[in-house]
Amino acid sequence: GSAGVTKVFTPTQEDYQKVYNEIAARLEEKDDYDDGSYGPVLVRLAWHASGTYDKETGTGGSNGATMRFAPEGGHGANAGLVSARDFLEPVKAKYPWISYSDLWILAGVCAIQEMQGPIISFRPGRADKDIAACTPDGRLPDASQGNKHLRDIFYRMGFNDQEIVALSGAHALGRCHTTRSGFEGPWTFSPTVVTNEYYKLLLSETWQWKKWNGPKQLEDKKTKSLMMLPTDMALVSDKSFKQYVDKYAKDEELFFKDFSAVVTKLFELGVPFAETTEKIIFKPTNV
Ligand code: DDH
Repeated sequence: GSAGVTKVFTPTQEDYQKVYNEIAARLEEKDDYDDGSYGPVLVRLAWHASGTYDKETGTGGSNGATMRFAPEGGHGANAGLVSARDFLEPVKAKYPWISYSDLWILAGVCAIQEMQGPIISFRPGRADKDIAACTPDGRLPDASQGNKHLRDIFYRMGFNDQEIVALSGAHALGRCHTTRSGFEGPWTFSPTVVTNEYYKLLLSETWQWKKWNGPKQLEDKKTKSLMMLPTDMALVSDKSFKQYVDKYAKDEELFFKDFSAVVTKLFELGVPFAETTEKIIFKPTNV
């Protein structure tokens, strides 16, 4: 009955790879969602967990997983992300030693790699915070706005113009849902594969306003099956942004390299890693 020694489980890189493999297996197995994969919505969960970061105050970011709580989970920008969080619950139950904050980011890394994207290095060490750490609404971008808004939002996180354009290439993935954001449709014809198609289509297609009752969005004139948000079009109407759209449309390898670097930066915003924390490179299951 004396004060005993509590055994603390210290996960190894192999333990994190097990979590990765579990998520990859669930992605493979649960293919009856959207375009056949939970991958895109997992990427969006990791991005919205991270993109609340404010470099001036050091608040927000992926350390905390405060989207679990109603104030932040209920922000308009986070509509629909409950499906990504629910997808990960059985993984958390099987590996309870991992924090939600690390799990959501690890899942984003896994989804990108399993959807044939670049290798994204991962560092563990995020700790879950309580409801008081929820960020105020309005920190994530509003798709109905333009270049000034994009700079306001992403400069606040500490990104530059090149990084804004590289991050936006994530819209090669997934789709908009009228039930979530009000917008409708995918950006590319291959929404479950990481490619530079987003940039190529931005430049090659004629984009016209969609005639409908929903929020203002664009459609490709040719097939009317693809979409762009007003914020996506700002990347070609703004000269400083467009030079990078041109580069990434021409060179997928360059896009992969820059996307990997900028996603790692996004996922680590505001995370106080221990100095001894080593980068983990997960082995994809599909190569
Ligand atoms: Fe995004 N995004 N995003 N996005 N995003 C939506 C879907 C997805 C904006 C608005 C929307 C990034 C940047 C921006 C993904 C990843 C990333 C939807 C549709 C809207 C609206 C949601 C829905 O209806 O379900 C805006 C605005 C910006 C911006 O201003 C730059 C970034 C940086 C990323 C990233 O991952 C690095 C992904 C993936 C999706 C698809 C989700 C899904 O369910 O499919």
